[in-house]
Parts: sequence; structure tokens; C-alpha cells
Amino acid sequence: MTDGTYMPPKVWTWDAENGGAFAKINRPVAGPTHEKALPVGKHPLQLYSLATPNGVKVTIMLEELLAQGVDGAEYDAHLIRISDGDQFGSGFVEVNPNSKIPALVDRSVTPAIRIFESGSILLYLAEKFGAFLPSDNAMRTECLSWLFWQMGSAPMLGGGFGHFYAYAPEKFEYPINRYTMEVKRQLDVLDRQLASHQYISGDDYTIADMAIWPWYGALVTNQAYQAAEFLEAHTYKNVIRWTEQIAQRPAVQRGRMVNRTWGEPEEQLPERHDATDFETKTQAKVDAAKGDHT
Ligand SMILES: N[C@@H](CCC(=O)N[C@@H](CS)C(=O)NCC(=O)O)C(=O)O
Repeated sequence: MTDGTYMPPKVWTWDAENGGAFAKINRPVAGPTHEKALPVGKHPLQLYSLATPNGVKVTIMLEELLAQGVDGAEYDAHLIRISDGDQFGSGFVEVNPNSKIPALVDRSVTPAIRIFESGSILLYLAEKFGAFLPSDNAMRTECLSWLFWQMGSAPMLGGGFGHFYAYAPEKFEYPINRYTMEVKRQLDVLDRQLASHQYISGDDYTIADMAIWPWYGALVTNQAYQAAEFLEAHTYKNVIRWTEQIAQRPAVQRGRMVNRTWGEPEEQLPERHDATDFETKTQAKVDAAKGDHT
């Protein structure tokens, strides 16, 4: 570094202590760091996750399926603490070689099927249960276009804008400008689409909404990066209308709680193994029970 200008060396070397948030878990290599088998619960679907926007997509889908009476969608949701490096345990890497949540194992089939990447998981569940993905070819294609739009766009929001606006060790104008420009463009894409459509891909609520809502809904309601004012989120009126509409769905409210270990204790359900856990095993209930016994 001279005059504050970074000159890349001939060959990059790994500075494990670069000071940024998540520096502890970021590595330039893949594969497991330690031996650890994954727990397996009693249900056909085993989810290994955390309630980040990528994790919440899947728990919303599973809760929506159960709300429709799809018993085969019963699931165990095991907590993966990514800040502790659980995603680098050998068992997790066997399910997702990319070491990122969410990861799902379908044990209702033999041999069991592993599914990683949230978009792939949503599509797998939609096809397996014939739900939240239109059957008409044109509508199905539109839905999948938006699903894949999310997969390509959200890294600009999270890894680009969110990282440099909220997490980088210093505020750098260049990347913040670059990614703010892109995120505002993406919000405008959504806002224009939602001006003439109730849901992202048309009249029906689909896996495209489930994929997009946890990221862009959180952004415009100031729940991600505290950036709503900076981005003038209130100007994306159609995105806000859609965000609020989806937030009212009981399955969405349940899905948001699963594998959540921060925020209000009554909104945290660190692990979910049964539908009744929402009543009996929230962090608020656990804390209250501890209080009763001490
Ligand atoms: N494209 C992936 C992204 C998954 C992802 O980035 N997961 C993050 C949490 S939101 C993670 O597990 N990070 C841990 C790590 O990078 O080590 C998906 O949609 O499933």
C-alpha cells in the first residue's frame, strides 16, 4: 500500500487476518477442516441451515408446503453456525461441497438425495410436491427466469453492496458507489415488474417470490444492512407493497424463525424438529424454562 493505493503483488498470498467481518471463516481453499458427522432426525427431509436470507428461502417453502397439507414435507432443521465453521465439517461438506447453507438431504428415497444451492432446493421441492411452480410452460418459464435472476443478482446485493456498505473494515467509496448503483437498478427491475403483477412472476405466489423476498424484502424494510434510507427504499413502492403482503403469510412468519439465533427471543427457533416446536421451543420459551429452574 502506498498513498492509500493498493498495488496487487505478482502472486496473491492469503492474509487470514485482513480484519473484515467473516475474515475468520473465509479461506481460499475448499474441503473439510475437521471430521464431524451431521445429525439425522426422524423426518424424510433433513435440512442443515441458518436463518440468513438464503436459509429462509427453504424454510419458508417447507412451511408453505406443510400449510398446504403436504405431509411429505415434514422436516428436521438442524442449526449450522457458519461463524463457528460448522459448514466445514466433513458431514456437511459431503452434503454441500461448496460449504454453504442451506443444504438438504431427502431421505424419503433410496439412496438419499443431497441438494445444495437454495435455488436448486426450491426447484427440487416444487417439482417433488407439484407446488409453487406453475405447470403451464410459459408461466413456469417466467417463474424460473425470476428464480435464476435472484441467484445471479443477490450476490451483488450481499457480497457486493452489503459487504462494502456494512461489513468491510473501512468504507471505500468506489465499491460502495458501484454496488449501490447495481442494487438500485435491481430494485427498479423488481419495482417495474411488481407494478403490473401481484407476485413476481404473475398472479400466483411461487418459489420466485420465496427466493427474492428474503433478500429484497429485508432490504426495503431496513432489516438488511440498515441501508433503507441510503437507498431511498421508500421510493420502490411496489416492492414495499409486495414485501408487506408476503410478510403477512403465516408460513412465512414461521419459516423466518427456523434456525434463527439472533433478534427477538420469541422469533428464534434455533432447531425445528416438529410443528409444535413453534409453540414450545422458541428461544423465549427456552429462556423462560431456564428462569423457572434457577
Ligand atoms: N448461492 C448459494 C449461497 C449460499 C450462501 O452464501 N450461504 C452463506 C450464508 S447466507 C454461507 O453459508 N456462508 C458460509 C461461508 O461462506 O463460509 C445459495 O443460494 O444457496
